[in-house]
Amino acid sequence: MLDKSPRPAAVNVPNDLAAHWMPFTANRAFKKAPRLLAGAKDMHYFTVDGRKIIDAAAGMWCSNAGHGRTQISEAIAKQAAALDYAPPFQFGIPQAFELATRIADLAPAGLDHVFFCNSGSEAADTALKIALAYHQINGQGSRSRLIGRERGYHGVGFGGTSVGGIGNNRKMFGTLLAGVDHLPHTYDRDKQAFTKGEPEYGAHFADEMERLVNLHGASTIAAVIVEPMAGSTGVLPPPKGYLKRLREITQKHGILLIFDEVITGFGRLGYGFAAERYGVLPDMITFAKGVTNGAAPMGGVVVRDTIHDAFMSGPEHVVELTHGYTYSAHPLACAAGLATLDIYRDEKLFERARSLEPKFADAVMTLKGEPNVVDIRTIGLTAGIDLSPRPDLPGQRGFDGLNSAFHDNDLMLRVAGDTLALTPPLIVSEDQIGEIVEKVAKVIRAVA
Ligand code: PXG
Repeated sequence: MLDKSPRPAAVNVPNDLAAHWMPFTANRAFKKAPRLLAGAKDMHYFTVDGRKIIDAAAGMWCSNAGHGRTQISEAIAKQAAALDYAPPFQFGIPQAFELATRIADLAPAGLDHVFFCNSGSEAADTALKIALAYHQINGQGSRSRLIGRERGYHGVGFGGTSVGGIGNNRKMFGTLLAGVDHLPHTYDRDKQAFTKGEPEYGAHFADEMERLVNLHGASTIAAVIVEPMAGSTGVLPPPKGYLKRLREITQKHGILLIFDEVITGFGRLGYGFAAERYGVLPDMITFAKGVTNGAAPMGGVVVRDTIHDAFMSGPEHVVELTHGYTYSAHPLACAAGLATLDIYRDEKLFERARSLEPKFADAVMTLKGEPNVVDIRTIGLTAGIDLSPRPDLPGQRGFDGLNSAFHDNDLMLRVAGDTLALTPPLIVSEDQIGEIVEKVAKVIRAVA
């Protein structure tokens, strides 16, 4: 059938790609066979040579409402014309207060205050700093230790890198923050392979927190940060009961619990935040990505009232928290955020993700039996498909999969080592889920 959907105008491609040192990218391989994008609409990207690529990655876990949403781009344009920039320290814009209220309303009751920044990395570092500062003003300054988890990802700041648990992301950068320890990850393929949703096995991994308390002493530990579902490492849903147990242990010992919901926030697991899905009340939630549908950089931390309120003492002319960014609550990001939350609400996209979850899981599980597929995990509208690595070349099969998807199968997916990650916009139709899975099967066969 002739595809009459709109295409972007031709885009000039510079003939020299050398100057741009690309982030988290195999630069030399990219520049030999570039994957260049020119436009996007709804479920698709358009390449600079006019191909239409189905987006099974929501860009990079960002565009939950799909691409090219005019409601969002118009809100940004209007805001840029009315007020391009305002200083966020000692001044404010109404939209920042409105957006904070809207985000707090989506978060569990009791998490009612929002601190804005510009990315997930800044959100993680902000939450860790708030945790340290909170204990200090609370007279418990000895609580300075931060606990992350193996295979965790909390961005690329020094704090986030330190509590992060992906070895490759740490090993180039020296000793990082002192006083950091890690919980074990929750994945055991022998006991969990090919599970839809939360695996039955593994709640006991949370008990390792008791071991860390015994080792270091509770009075030295400030906070634990975990992703409710570990995304970047290749999609690891939490075992049933794990997060509840982690909450019980941290609470017992006066240790703050931070959920990094940069990926799981804004509908990815069928709820505003995963904290709601799991019925667990953390002390802080970090967010980014989906808050603006990816259309403007924004991140933030939703903070428990008791923590926020502890700072609100002393002389009123004094800054209560010496932290913030030039672009905290940037007007364009606030406008994008408000328009985005309207779309999520009006199109009931979180509910949509929840109702599609079983169909998505069934569809992706049909890939079991394709060559080299050693595990498939699904949760919300997200899946991780582990391919066995090529002998002595870890990550190469996955990298070849990324290229086969983009160049030969008109598909965008994410790759973590030899794991293919699917995380489509929440507007994906059942037909498009089928189309994505068919294309992934072709990719898997192409890299066999
Ligand atoms: N926390 C979590 C849980 C994340 O997933 C960050 C923090 C950092 O966010 P910023 O905005 O600073 O990048 C992230 C980012 C992937 C992938 O392919 C995932 C992320 C970033 C890039 C790639 O899975 N997550």
